[in-house]
Amino acid sequence: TDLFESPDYYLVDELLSDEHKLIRQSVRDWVKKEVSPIIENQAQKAEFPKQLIKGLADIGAFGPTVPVEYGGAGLDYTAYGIIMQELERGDSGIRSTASVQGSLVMYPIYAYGSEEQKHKYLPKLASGELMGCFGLTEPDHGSNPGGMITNIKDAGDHYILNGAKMWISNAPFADIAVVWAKDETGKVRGIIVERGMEGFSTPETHNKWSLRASATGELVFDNVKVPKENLLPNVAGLKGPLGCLNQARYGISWGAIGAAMDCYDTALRYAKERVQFGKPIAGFQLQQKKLAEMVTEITKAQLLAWRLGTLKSENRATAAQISMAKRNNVDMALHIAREARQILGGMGITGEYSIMRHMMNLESVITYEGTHDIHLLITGMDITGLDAFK
Ligand code: TGC
Ligand code: FAD
Repeated sequence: TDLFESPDYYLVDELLSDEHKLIRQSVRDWVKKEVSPIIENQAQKAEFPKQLIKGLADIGAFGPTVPVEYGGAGLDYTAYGIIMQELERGDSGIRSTASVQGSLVMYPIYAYGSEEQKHKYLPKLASGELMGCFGLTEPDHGSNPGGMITNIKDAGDHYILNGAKMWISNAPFADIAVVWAKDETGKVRGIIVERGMEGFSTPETHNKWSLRASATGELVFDNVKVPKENLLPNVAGLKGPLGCLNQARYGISWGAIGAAMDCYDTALRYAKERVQFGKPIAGFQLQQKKLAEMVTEITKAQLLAWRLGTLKSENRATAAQISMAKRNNVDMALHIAREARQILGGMGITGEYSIMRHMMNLESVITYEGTHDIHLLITGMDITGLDAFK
């Protein structure tokens, strides 16, 4: 991709600090150099590019908002969003790996862990020496995680963990898993499970048509003995995992913009070059409608994400505001990917261009971290006070 930059129709850049722009440039350069050249092939082979882990850590993609004393970069949420945007310009699967590591593994250890847990795990997670995954979803409990059956039983100096998690990003290679399980009183607790613990396995999920460059798997617990010191002491109840989702959903609201920008840039360039009926197809009204609507939607999404970032850095963003941005921006990106693919005609279905890969990836992004419909119901509940889930 020659352009590899955002459309910035409303001069949103002026709302960013110099530090934000520097971070964006360094992540953008890294993605262009390290991700773009290999990602199509990795997706075709359905292999996560493990060789990128070190680079992801070096650019600060793992837990950028975590304080420096625990190995993070202590950045604000706008910076975190920008990093996610640039990673997803490359591929949603690469952004997923960073989302999981930062928002779903480092964040719960930082927010709910003991001092010992923070010092033991966070610096190694920030440097990529350890990789983590997040186990909430189960085969029979996706949108409704409160129904989970994975459970821990007190056995003296350890817990006995039983159950299974499904659809877990990074599971096949993760060194540790932050797992949500019910205790004997039915309260949801978070516990850190380590690879190698007896009875713990992580079978890989094959045959995905989406997020092919991201590894997905199950977490299976068969009477796993987990030391008591691995329990996250400072949270109980569903608000524990849902609090982590706020972090990741926020990042996704920026990430989706990156995928949309790449589709828009690609379609605009193609439309200006591709000649049919004696002129560039960009000169036909129908193609202009698509392109004009794309840049309009990207601009609206940028403003939503930027404002949400500011609120989040001030600790004022509500979970419902985050749901609105995740839902809107992912839907926007998926729609743009579909339209962009049409602008490329037959070429749009090939791996010569990134669009079809983005489009297929976004089918997962619109489903994970709360489906499109669940986020609508969260907004509905927020504005009416009435719960339409049950
Ligand atoms: P409900 O009774 O509403 O709430 C239970 C407790 O949780 C609190 N709460 C939240 N706290 C923090 N943040 C949020 N977003 C919260 N939402 C609710 C709530 O206040 C309550 O607290 P308390 O103290 O009163 O106990 O719960 P519910 O069972 O009715 O469920 C609500 C619902 C449906 C919105 C929720 O379950 C939900 O969001 N479902 C979607 C599940 C989901 O998003 N799963 C994602 C799995 S992880 C993933 O997909 C990773 S993909 C990673 C990648 O590769 O990038
Ligand atoms: P279901 O909950 O069965 O939903 C099916 C359909 O029913 C959806 O359209 C949904 O919107 C609708 N629906 C459900 N309830 C209602 C209702 N009350 N009202 C109206 N409609 C409703 N999970 C993790 O824990 N960790 C991960 O790392 C992780 N990574 C993932 C990676 C990938 C590639 C994918 C695909 C999923 C991942 N997930 C992960 C799981 C993801 O969060 C779930 O798939 C998602 O929450 C939806 O759950 P489900 O698939 O069981 O669908």
